[in-house]
Amino acid sequence: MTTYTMNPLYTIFDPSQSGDRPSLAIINDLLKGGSSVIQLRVKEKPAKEFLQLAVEMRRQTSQAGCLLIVNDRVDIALACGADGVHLGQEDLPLSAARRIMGTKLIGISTHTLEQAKEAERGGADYIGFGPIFGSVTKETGYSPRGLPMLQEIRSAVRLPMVAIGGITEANVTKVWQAGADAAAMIGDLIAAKDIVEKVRRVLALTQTSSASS
Ligand code: TZP
Ligand code: MG
Repeated sequence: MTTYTMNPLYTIFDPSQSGDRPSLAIINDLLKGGSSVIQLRVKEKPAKEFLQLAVEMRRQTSQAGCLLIVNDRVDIALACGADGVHLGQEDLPLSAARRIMGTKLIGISTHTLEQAKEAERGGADYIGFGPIFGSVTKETGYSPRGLPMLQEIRSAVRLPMVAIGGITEANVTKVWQAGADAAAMIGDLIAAKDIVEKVRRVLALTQTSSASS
């Protein structure tokens, strides 16, 4: 397990959301805006293409000093030299992933208090928790968990916590104030006309947020 100090913005890049814009140009913009952790989330590509994108992203993120986390796939995370993997409740179990990943980062998606506690007991490096608000990017099968539940998880679990689901520039401050170490964003970042400026604005909110809390 690695001690992981989390950046307040956990950027997720999903190429199925990027429209006509080339993936590497978007990654470049995310990095230029100041993203220091990016998760690659690929649901609809063969492993070969997933790996190719992961390798290219590894090159870009390494140059920028940004962490790279691969969603779902331990094999692709290791093959591209990522810093870690992010696993859902239906993916490879944490204990098995730990045997394969060694000291690299493992994040676990959780949707209930019990799942969050279990991830902590099992030695995850961080948890994702959500969906906090309604998300159009993913049909999670869970109703929005809301900010009070986020606060409840915060008081029960010490692991770094990434809130996810429907988080936007307009509501992200509330998520940090409810105790999330980081806010994961997909749709609101990728929909921005100017992604560089969008990331910069969201990161600038962390200053306001800590000043007022
Ligand atoms: N897990 C829970 S909600 C979600 C995932 C992967 C999607 C988050 O995307 P968005 O666009 O930030 O709501
Ligand atoms: Mg998954």
